[in-house]
Amino acid sequence: MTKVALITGITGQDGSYLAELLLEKGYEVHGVKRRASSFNTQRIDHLYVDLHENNVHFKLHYGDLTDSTNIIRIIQEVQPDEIYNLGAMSHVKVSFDSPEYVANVDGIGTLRILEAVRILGLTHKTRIYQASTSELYGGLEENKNEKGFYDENSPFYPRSPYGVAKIYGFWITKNYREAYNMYACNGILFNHESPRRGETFVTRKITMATAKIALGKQDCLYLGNLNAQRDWGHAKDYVEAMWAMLQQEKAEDFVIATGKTTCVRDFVRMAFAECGIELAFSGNAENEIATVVVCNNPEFQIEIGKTVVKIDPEYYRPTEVDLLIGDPVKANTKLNWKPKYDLGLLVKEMVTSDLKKALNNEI
Ligand code: NDP
Ligand code: GDR
Repeated sequence: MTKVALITGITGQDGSYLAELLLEKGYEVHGVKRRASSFNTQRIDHLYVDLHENNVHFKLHYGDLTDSTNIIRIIQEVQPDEIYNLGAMSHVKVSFDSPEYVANVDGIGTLRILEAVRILGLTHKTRIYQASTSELYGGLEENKNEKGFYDENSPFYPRSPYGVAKIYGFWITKNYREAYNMYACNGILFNHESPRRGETFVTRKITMATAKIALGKQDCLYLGNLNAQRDWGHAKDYVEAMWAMLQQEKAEDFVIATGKTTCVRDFVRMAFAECGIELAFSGNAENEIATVVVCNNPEFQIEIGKTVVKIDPEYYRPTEVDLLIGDPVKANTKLNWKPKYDLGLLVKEMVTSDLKKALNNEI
């Protein structure tokens, strides 16, 4: 029997990798896409099949997590075995600008999915994955476990409207699991990136700028807090864990992380080093800059001493999460999950992809 999956957020970074993975596994994949005035399906266009052909395993439905009527209708029509609720306004900084919207989509949107499954009498058939996040922890030092990591038992202390909305999503998922015996679980995923990462998240912003600066197409990269530390993995590895969570005997919550943390400044260093460019950082806080000290790649005509990174306080957040590092031991043992990528490989893949795009004037 072909399994049927429904993915909200299918047009996003994770949705696109997850759709590929499920299609490879033989699933029939349905996705919710939002109506937009310009195309928003670039990440999944390669999966699209004309619905007039036979044996179509991939179908998109117009919808929005703010609209219960439409969520109920889609779930009724699709009768999914598995729902992956990845749809969200996922940018932490932007959540300070539109906090009510984020609460509606990221918080109540999760409730709408769970409630639709319950109303439609699908609680015994449909398994639900909720995209929870390391932002729930808020980076409070005292809440780390004795090994110095955040794990499934660490207390939460969200530091943004995004984190606060996602904490509702976390608890309502857990509550529906306990109240109605639903198979619903939270993946508490730490940051994960890829060449498909949205262009305003820090890693992608850095790799795009690195490529364009190396090619002489951009002058300088403006960033916010260079001291922030994140546990960065590759999205391709992380969608494997989402799937594995829905294949267990019993629904449980899992932390997915690499167990290593790196600061934004070092990510910048690594990205430029991929192009053979060595940087020196000087100054501090709002005056910090990075200048080129060595360029040993003859393809790039970059001037030694050129300032390529500056600080723009516009990118600071009203409340910041200083450091995140996750303990993936439960996922390692129970899901047999281990990432294939390390940070070096991730940076290399992102810079290589952005160099190609910059050369083709695609970014
Ligand atoms: P993206 O921002 O790349 O994708 C978000 C997706 O949600 C897009 O498809 C977007 O559609 C869709 N969406 C936004 N608003 C709505 C709405 N109102 N109704 C329906 N769909 C909507 O995020 P990622 O792929 O990186 O992340 C996937 C999920 O995982 C998100 O919930 C995120 O919060 C969470 N997460 C991500 C982590 C990461 O490091 N990437 C870490 C932990 C959790 P459109 O394309 O039209 O904008
Ligand atoms: P984050 O990712 O907030 O961790 O949320 P982001 O890449 O936006 O920021 C990471 C850290 O970098 C610092 N930073 C900057 N960030 C951005 N975006 N732009 C800048 O110019 C910049 N300069 C420094 C930030 O202050 C922050 O400390 C991501 C999202 O995918 C969430 O949806 C997800 O839940 C979490 O990861 C886990």
